Amino acid sequence: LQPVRLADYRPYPYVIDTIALDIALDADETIVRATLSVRRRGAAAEPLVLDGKNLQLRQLRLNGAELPADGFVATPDRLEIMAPPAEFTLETEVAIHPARNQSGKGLFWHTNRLITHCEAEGFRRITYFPDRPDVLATYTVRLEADRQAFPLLLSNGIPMESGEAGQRHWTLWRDPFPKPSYIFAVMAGRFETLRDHFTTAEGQEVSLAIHAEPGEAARCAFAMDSLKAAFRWDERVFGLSCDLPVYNVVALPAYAGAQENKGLNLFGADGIIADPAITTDEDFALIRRIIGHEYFHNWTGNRVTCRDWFQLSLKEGLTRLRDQLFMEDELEPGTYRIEQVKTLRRNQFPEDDGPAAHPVQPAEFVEIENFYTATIYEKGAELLRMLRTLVGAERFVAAIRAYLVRFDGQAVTIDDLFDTIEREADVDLAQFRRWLHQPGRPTVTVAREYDPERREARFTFSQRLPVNGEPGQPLHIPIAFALFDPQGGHFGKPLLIELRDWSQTLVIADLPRAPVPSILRQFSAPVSLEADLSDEELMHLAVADDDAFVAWNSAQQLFTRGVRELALEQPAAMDALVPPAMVEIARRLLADARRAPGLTALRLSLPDEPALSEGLDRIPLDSHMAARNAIRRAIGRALADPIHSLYEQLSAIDPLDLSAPAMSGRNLRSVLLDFRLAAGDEKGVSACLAQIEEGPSFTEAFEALCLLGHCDRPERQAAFEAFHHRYRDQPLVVDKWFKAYALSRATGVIDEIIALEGHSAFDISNTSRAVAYYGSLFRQNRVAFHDASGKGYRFLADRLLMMDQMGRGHPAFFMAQIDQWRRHDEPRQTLMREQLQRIAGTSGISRSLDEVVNRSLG
Ligand code: DPP
Ligand code: ZN
Repeated sequence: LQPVRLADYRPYPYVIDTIALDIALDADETIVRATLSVRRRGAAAEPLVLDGKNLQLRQLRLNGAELPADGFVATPDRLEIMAPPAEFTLETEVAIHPARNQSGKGLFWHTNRLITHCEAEGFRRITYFPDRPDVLATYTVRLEADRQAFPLLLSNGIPMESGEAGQRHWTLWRDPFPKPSYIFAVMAGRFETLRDHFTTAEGQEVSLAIHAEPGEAARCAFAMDSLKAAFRWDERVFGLSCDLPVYNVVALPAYAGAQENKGLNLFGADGIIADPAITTDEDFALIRRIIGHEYFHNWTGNRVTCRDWFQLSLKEGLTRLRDQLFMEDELEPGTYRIEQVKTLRRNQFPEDDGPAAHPVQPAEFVEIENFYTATIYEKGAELLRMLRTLVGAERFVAAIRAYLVRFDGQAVTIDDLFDTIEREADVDLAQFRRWLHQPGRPTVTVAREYDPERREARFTFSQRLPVNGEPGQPLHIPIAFALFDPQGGHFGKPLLIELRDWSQTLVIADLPRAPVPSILRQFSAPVSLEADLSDEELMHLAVADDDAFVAWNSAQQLFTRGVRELALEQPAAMDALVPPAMVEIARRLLADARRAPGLTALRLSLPDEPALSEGLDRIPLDSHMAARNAIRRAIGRALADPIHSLYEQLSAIDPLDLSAPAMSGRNLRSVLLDFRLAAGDEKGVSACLAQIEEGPSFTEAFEALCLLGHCDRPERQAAFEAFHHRYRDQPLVVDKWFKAYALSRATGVIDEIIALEGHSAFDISNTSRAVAYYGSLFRQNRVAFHDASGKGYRFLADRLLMMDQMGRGHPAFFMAQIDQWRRHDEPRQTLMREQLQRIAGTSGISRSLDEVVNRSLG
């Protein structure tokens, strides 16, 4: 497989100032006429090479004249013009076939609509064009289609004119901003629209529209509110306003994903449609976040874009950070930060520890679609957050603004952003830049000593970083740090330590007692932390630290320690050997629960894989799961009374209250219910069944279904059936139902999960349902996927091959667990390897599948 290399980047030898598209839409055959105004950039008479994919060329003219046969080479996948003049107009006419296009890229037919998906390389399936992000052109788009079938015709920018011609009608769109082809979009079909408007800080009116399935417009109100909240936030925090007078958003049923196309964002319906009767708290938050994310791209990605796909994190890491900061302001900042860390540990740390490890700025790739990874998004965001910590929030914002001014309308590199931050914030990032190029994650170790005579504490911070077995080079790591008096309160002020060497020692004087260190506050760097705190110290921090992250992380560390210790015992003996600290920490947290219900819910949730195995070469899956269950059981039994009474107290929350405290309370209630089920308490099971039936909120009903789904109880099947029956007319809930089922950890449930594919409600071409079902099993189910029979692995391989044959695989997405095969025990290792080898040995697989499978086999 021939990779693309960053080192091979060359600027495109031509400038395309404008492109005019005239698209006669039709599901069977769409005709695309393109007029490009082209200028040669350099002196050399290089041919003009345009990308294509499955295009049928019907007409070709240069400056109005046909070209001689030796003046061009055209294939469905490429158009080359030999020795063109220095400045010219190129006209092409191609035919494409949306209804036959199964790839989910380019222009395709979806639920009676014609829609596009161009990122990263889909535009070449629509017309011949240099389909690379550094070619920015101004687009004018005329759409024409049957009036009945496609009453709404949308593209980027501003609608200029429209008209009718017999059965057909047309709309002309103009986007005033030069843009790369990957954010081009077209939507045509029947929608119901929710409209609103926004006045920017500069006094410009923006008309807002969300187009959804007929009957669903009222359920777009929360998304609309979120869009306006995002507009306001970006004005307030970054001083950035919407730059278009029209902003369109589309909610598409049976679709997974979100697109940031200029002025025309497209979402799967699950990213827009919200209604307390069918939407969980988690989904409300997700909708707000992704609406924000795609809008924030308008500046970070669209106005200033990436020079090439090696710079993907320039737009994704930065925009991810912006959506995180937005949500921290919308919700509770401390607990939202913990959610981000959980995501990073669950998705990015394993990536770093496995065969898919790659730097935030990769040096090569085979297929860019395999690189929309947790490393690009989540770790990319962490790098920028560290810079924000190092230079301060104000200077960080000023630097981002300077970057946007300086590079407006350009396609640039991560280095351009870093250069700007260096200059604007007056910092030297030479060492920090290593974060961009080294894969893997440093482990930071903290060793300490206290000298009571000198009343002095010494802390030695060390880092180690294995990169492909090599030690790598030391990174510049910001470590936020504070000291607690074990008798209560802080010693001194919190500090920011900049660890730059392999090892650094910090001496703190004037301490009457040995302090308890609070390390990596707010998770100030994406590292693994090793500090030899005692159980008692961890308990102290878990309860008393005013930094939410350290409080949560201390509880997690204590629980992880307990699980790992207990995992060394025989399963039958585990119940009797649960370390007393497990129940003790839960007792203390429960006593404190009312003060911070959201944080308590997070602190009381036992760590799961892959957090339990962070830093371990081997994942002792069965013993970890058994030990984790034994601890849940022990807590549920020992603390049955306080758990029950807190659970009851929390039942009074108004189900329509979407404030952070209300959502936190519901979340805590589910965590408590989980302990009750673990304890095997019959009243807990009844409470769970009642919660599925009565909520009182949809969140509580759905969470209870998920929890019951893990239990080996006869009630499980009936509850699942009843739930499906109740919500069978709500496609978004049916998706979630598949998800709850596919996440089940009940004993031997793999057969049931696989059989679910035959359910009448399943349809593989419904991408949101397929992602909910397969994604939950293959990516997230730590138990059923790893069923000792190997059936989960075989099912994954079968489906990867099947989706690949259909031409619509996103294989990298489903590899998260199987990529870890080398860390599992036998026979799992062998069973997983065999399936990977089976795929690798299948002839005719796509480059994309080939890349991920061979990378996994190593
Ligand atoms: N639309 C996707 C995102 O915003 C890919 N760019 O992350
Ligand atoms: Zn994005």
